[in-house]
Amino acid sequence: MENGEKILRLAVQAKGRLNEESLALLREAGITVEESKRKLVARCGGLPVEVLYLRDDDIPQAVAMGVADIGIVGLNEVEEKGYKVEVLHKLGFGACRLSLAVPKGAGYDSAEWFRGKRIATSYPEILGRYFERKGIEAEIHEIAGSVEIAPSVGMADAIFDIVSSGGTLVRNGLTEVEEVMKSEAVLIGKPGLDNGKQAIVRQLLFRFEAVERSRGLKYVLMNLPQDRVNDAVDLLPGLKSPTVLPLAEPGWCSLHAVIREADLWARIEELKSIGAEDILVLTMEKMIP
Ligand code: PRT
Ligand code: ZN
Repeated sequence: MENGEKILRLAVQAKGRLNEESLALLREAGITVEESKRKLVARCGGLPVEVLYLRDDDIPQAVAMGVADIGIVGLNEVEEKGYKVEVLHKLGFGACRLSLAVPKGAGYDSAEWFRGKRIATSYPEILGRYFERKGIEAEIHEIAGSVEIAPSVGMADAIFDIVSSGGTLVRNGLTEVEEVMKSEAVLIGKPGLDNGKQAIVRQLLFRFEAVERSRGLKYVLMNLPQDRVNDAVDLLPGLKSPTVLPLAEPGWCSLHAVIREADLWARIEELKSIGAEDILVLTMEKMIP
């Protein structure tokens, strides 16, 4: 800390599935993380923040203890570890679900099937709470990795694990039967941060939201006959009304609009059909209200 300035310490997964997207989000939010040769703590530019690299399993505890002030981690880890941390924001990446899966042809009918069965998982707390809610008694076997092979080697009757595409289950002859929770990367914080640190968290969230708002959006510019402006406005619902600027050429204008990427080609074809020309599609950097 220099000149008594507050530095907010942010825990990020050191390596693994969430590392890259966490750092990309920081970059997009204007926070440059010093390229350290995998030092534990990296200084940042752009905001008074430093990054602490940890294993994802350790991030909830580090934040609860104040070793880090905030952290980026899967909601699954937060729920499993049960430390007292606040979920400040859902970050929209690292999406997955935690599901129960049984061997194909196991004759699964309902969650009652699990009564008295052995289930292998790395998430015993989340699974235990699920069975408790359902009033089902089952044997939960905690194993650290390669949960999906447990049934085929006779270590378990079923598994409870993270699923995203489902490919791993299929490759191991398993069928997903119950989804217990959805997860994604979240920003967590230690409750009761001092005012200085809370102010930095607010700045960070403001920037994250600006980045999120621009995701999946394109900025589109085109030339349009002046008398078709109303048709164009009808074609572009939902987002703020388009901007219309005059052109030097009489009877023509320049129309600027924000379009969702998913609708882009359909909208462009419609805009062309009402006379739009010279259509420029630009990537949206940030959308700040
Ligand atoms: O070393 P460290 O302890 O930090 O990392 P880790 O190995 O414990 O975790 P890591 O990097 O694998 O995952 C970090 C976080 O990413 C998880 O806690 C989840 O929040 C999230 N996440 C998102 C996933 C997946 N998707 C995912 N698919 N974590 C794991 N998987 C596994 C899944 O269990 C399966 O074995 O990836 C495999 C492929 O999944 P399918 O369904 O696409 O085949
Ligand atoms: Zn881990």
